[in-house]
Amino acid sequence: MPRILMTGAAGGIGTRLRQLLPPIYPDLLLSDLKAPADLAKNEKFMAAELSDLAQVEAICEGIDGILHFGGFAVEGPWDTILQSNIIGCYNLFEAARKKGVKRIVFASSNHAIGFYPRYHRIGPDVTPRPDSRYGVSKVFGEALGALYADKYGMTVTCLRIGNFGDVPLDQRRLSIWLKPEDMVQLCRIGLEHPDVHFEILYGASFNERSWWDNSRAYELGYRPEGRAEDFRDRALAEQAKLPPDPVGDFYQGGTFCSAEFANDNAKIW
Ligand code: 15L
Repeated sequence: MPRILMTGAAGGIGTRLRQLLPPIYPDLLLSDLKAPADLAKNEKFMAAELSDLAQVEAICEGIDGILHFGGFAVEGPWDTILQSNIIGCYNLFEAARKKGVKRIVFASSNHAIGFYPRYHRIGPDVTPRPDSRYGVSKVFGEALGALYADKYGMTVTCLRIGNFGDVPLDQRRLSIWLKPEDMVQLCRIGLEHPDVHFEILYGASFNERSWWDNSRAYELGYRPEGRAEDFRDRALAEQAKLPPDPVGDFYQGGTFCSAEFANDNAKIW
């Protein structure tokens, strides 16, 4: 039975996956800065500060595979991103290497490629076009993943997650929605599939308006059950309540693109 570590266990994705993963991975170690308030007696938890290598090494002891969801999950000041997502991510890969962990699934984000326009369909192999310091940190994590796979023989899967949740929240999310159960499928590919060496897969359900070519995920057996169009009316009604955002509505990254935007040319493509 593989021993799996999940960082970011108190965050949005971690909290939901705490419900879905135990039947698949009964030997699951949870980690975050602080224990989730509702931690159950049968859940194993170890606190760790990602920017402290010794603490990260301690949580990697005896682990076979890691789901790395820890770090700062939105745009933030440089020092926050630096500590949590740059130094923290480096520490995670380095601690995993030192402790002989075989597989890592890294929570990358659509914000690694947020400055692609919505009309531009992209695969996993395009030049990154991050839309934020947060997006840059995800590109860094993907690069680290490639290095640790190629140089140290680790099996690394980077999931460029769209928007994780039970329903697509607005028009943009109709293109990038990821149902939690589909996220579990992608995690399992990263933790178990024999043909993975280094992969970048899109963390998206079956969304007819998708901007992404996720055929590699399908080749690896991904069969998403979520279909964003089933929630179309609700999502469009929510969209109608939002103010127009000429920059954000043009690019895949949405408000991450329009925040702090100071370019004369709103449509750089
Ligand atoms: C992300 O990467 C964030 O973690 C999440 O909070 C959402 O903002 C999501 O992207 C999104 O683009 O909707």
